[in-house]
Amino acid sequence: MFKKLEEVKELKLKANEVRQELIKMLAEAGSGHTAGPLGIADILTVLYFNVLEHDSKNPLWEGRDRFILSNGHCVPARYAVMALAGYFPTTELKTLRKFGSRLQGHPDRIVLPALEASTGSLGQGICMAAGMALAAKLNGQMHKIYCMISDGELDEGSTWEALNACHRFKLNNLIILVDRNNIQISGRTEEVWPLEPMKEKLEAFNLQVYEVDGHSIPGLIHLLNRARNREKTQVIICKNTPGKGVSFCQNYTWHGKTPTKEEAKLALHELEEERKKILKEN
Ligand SMILES: Cc1ncc(C[n+]2csc(CCOP(=O)(O)OP(=O)(O)O)c2C)c(N)n1
Ligand SMILES: [Mg+2]
Repeated sequence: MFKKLEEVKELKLKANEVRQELIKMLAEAGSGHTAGPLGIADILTVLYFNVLEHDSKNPLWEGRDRFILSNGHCVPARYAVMALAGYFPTTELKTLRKFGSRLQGHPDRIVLPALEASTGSLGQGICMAAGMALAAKLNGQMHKIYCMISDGELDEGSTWEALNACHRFKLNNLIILVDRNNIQISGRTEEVWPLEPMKEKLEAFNLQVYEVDGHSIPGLIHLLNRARNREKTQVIICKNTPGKGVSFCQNYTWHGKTPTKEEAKLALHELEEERKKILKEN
């Protein structure tokens, strides 16, 4: 837990660094997803630097919390955070999507076990997370399972099957974070496949649901930590802006495209300006 302003500022700077690394690696790769990863950078920063029990030097430590990224296409954000957290050198980020790299376009647990699960086939990661939560309970283990799902994944029947299992098996060790960025591959979610009223639907599955600004570092710290010891499965709907931090990446057309070298320069300039602003904050 935190509470000090200095810690919040440090995390804001860290999330800014994550976004800068993201832009550089995506431009270098020349293919991949931009809007989603930029949008979840604050959440993943708070997770890895404030919430998760983990050890980058001993990634498979038995007592670690598990984090499953069900929306696997957003993994570049996770790679950037993991590099900054010491799992591997930041220079490795340049290998994103290259043959032989551990940093594949979607998480590959075979080559990078710290990813916990190979995901990218939407609607599957949450099923694995529910299974891991059940296994931990059966084994009497105390670690928590955090799982991020996207709003697009709420179009999938398998997601709702997993959510339905949470109450049945009393998975109070499972914390679900919804990347509610209002976009999916081909448009705005409410135009493609309406999801509202999302909170009420999730509550009807007997889950405890909260909403938070997905870019509020203090809000995320509070809710993500508080979720650890509750009676029911916790769902935190994180209201995110896709492409957050880069003014021209904030709509669905940036779901699966990367900045050109020129666009990357502009993006890095914007992020650098934001960094200077954060530095001046009290
Ligand atoms: C089972 C499955 N169906 C289709 C896809 C192709 N696909 C990849 S991302 C995506 C959009 C999903 O929406 P969301 O995760 O909300 O996208 P974002 O907010 O990151 O743009 C789709 C349909 C997939 N990866 N898996
Ligand atoms: Mg989405």
